[in-house]
Amino acid sequence: MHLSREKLLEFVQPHLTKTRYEHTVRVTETALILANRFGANQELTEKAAILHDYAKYKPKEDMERWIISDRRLPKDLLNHHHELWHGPVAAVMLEKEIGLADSAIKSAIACHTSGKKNMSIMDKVVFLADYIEPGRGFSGVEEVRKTAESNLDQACLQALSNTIQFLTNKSRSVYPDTIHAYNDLLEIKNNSREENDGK
Ligand code: DGI
Ligand code: FE
Ligand code: FE
Repeated sequence: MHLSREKLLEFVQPHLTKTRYEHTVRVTETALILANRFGANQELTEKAAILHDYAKYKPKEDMERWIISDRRLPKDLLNHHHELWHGPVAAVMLEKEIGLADSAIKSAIACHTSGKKNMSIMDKVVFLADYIEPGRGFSGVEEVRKTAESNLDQACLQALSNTIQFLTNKSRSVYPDTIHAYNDLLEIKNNSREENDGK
């Protein structure tokens, strides 16, 4: 896929509402800053960010059909809120529709809502940019923005913790990948602390 930033923005725009498109532009700008700060590939990060919400407004039934028929998509998505489907579904739809082949881009798009275990730097950058872009007003987002100035893992951990609290406060289920992402980053944090303690 050899598409410029402009061409990709033109491609996604008709699939999104005006406010969602503006969110996408802000996520892309934020992701580029984070990619530069934490060492992710700029070009790939930019493409993933532009495309991340491509499937946000696909009919639920269409997304359901994709999940049932594409063997790579985890079937347990069907047991969780459909809000979680648009990332994984976008990754496979874009493969077919624009020949998106890059696995790093597909991974970042697929896990942008839930996170997952063993996220790459680029996965984390797109996930975090979606959470902290300047238009977001989640409670606790200011602290995450501050942390994101210096520590990518810690910022993702805070974002995940906030989301898990938000979901449990509302008695909503938490997708297992979100818990896996949280536990994984917590373990990384605790291990580095032990190293610093000289253990
Ligand atoms: O698509 P966006 O609105 O830009 O943001 P997103 O892709 O992060 O979607 C956020 C929504 O997903 C938000 O309303 C919370 C919801 N959600 C539902 N279940 C889960 C979840 N988010 C996570 N991280 N984990 C869940 O289990
Ligand atoms: Fe999204
Ligand atoms: Fe988004």
